[in-house]
Amino acid sequence: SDVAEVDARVSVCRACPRLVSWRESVAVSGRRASFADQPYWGRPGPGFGDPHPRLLVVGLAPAANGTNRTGRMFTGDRSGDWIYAALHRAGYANQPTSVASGDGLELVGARIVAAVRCAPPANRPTPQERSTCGHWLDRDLGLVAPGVESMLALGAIGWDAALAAARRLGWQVPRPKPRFGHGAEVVLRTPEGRDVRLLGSYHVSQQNTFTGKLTEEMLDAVLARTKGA
Ligand code: DU
Ligand code: SF4
Repeated sequence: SDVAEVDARVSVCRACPRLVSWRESVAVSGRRASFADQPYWGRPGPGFGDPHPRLLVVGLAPAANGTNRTGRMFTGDRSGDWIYAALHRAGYANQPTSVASGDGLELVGARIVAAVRCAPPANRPTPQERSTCGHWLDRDLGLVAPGVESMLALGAIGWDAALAAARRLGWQVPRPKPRFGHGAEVVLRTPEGRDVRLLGSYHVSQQNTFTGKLTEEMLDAVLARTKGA
């Protein structure tokens, strides 16, 4: 099994009835007017990027008109503009923009997944949906574990998902549970005894980037720490 197989399997997951219904209804009848003539993916978002990454980025969930439209993580929405530009500045992406599959974007040394793979209404997955989808993160984290050096959680939901997956895989996670914050950092230890650094950043959603709660400098500073030091 490899990440391509997990990507293929997650793409057809239907485990969460509320999210299956939402992702499909947006795709069929809820398309944003400016995308009305486009086909929508309308399915879970598979992981994207380097199959053997040093960095695993864990986002929240697909946007209804972003990943749920394009089928690629953080692709075709404003959050994606932010994260891919930052990954490009940090040397993990070959270009700063992510428009649609086929646009030439490649990540080197980084892979992006999300805590929840289906677009949720109001961007808010339920605790049960987060728990159900966590099993896909387990698969991804298990597959990248041999080489991964750091994880970047975007937002508290990504942070909690990363910690929960690490625990389920038998990694050493400090107790009490490390608290999320922008710039938060905790070292996790794999069963093989390798240290993996988990870093937190405020999510790249518009409510943070438009308001200045998250600046490019703040994101760049956290990304720089994924490279050690
Ligand atoms: O066909 P493939 O080489 O497995 O790549 C699938 C998909 O993942 C393609 O859109 C490029 C992307 N990708 C990447 O971003 N970075 C890599 O190192 C390998 C693949
Ligand atoms: Fe499956 Fe995750 Fe989508 Fe639920 S959110 S249907 S577990 S892919």
